[in-house]
Amino acid sequence: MTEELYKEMAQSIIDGEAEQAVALAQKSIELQMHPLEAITKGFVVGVNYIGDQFGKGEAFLPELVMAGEAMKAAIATLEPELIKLGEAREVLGRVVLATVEGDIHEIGKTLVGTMLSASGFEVFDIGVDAPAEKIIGKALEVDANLIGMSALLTTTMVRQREVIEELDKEGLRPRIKVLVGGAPITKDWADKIKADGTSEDAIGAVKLAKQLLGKE
Ligand code: B1M
Repeated sequence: MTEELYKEMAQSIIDGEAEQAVALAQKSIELQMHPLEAITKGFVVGVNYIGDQFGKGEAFLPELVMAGEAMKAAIATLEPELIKLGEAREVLGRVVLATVEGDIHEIGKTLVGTMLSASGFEVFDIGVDAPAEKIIGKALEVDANLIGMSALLTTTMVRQREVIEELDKEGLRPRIKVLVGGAPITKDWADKIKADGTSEDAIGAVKLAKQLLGKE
């Protein structure tokens, strides 16, 4: 039953059927499924499949766009459930979150933001395609303890380094910690650009954010 639902969820993303994805997300809520499991074992499987097909030249941009829209709709449906699960009691820290300049992938970044909020962080999500000055400007404006940057393209990962170099130049570290993530980001890359850490998923990002701010 659960396995069947996961498969239907993945298929709704592959087919780019946003309405179906939302209906399946709602069904998982009614069945009291864990929202993060629905995302990772269901919907993400579908978006990864389309991504692989696209990489091999067997799916095309419109399919990628529709899969992205369906994915966004499913996650938006589950977001209130993720927040409800949170154990937020005190504010653990202020995080400025963005996808770097030149990159418009937002799904993973938004999911990380939702999980951070649910865990007690105050999150300022400034969206996608964010240049270094915008990220740093926001961090200064809200007196952030942490900057989180997502990059999904091998061509935009370098923007993470630019932000870190700028922060260093302005003497803003270690006051502001930096967490980087996104599908192409490895531990080696994070070390190379002198980030404070990276994680493969949203749960790991929360754990690391707590560690970096001494909240664990
Ligand atoms: Co794009 N895309 N895309 N895309 N897309 C990828 C990334 C790609 C790998 C597909 C492929 O070819 N196999 C490929 C990149 C190749 C490369 O760089 N080597 C690619 C490409 C090429 C492109 C375009 C260039 C295509 C074109 O126009 N010809 C174009 C670029 C646009 C741009 O940004 N300038 C493009 C466009 C798009 C859409 C707009 C159509 C759409 C995004 C829609 C949206 O976000 N609103 C899209 C999608 C959907 C994808 C794939 C299929 C899925 C991404 C996704 O949402 N995953 C992707 C293939 C893939 O990654 N398998 C692909 C689900 C999400 C939950 O996972 O974002 O990885 P993810 O986030 C995870 C972790 O990475 C981590 O936690 C999250 C939750 O577990 N994480 C963090 C993420 N951020 C973190 C931050 C942290 C910590 C952890 O700390 C701060």
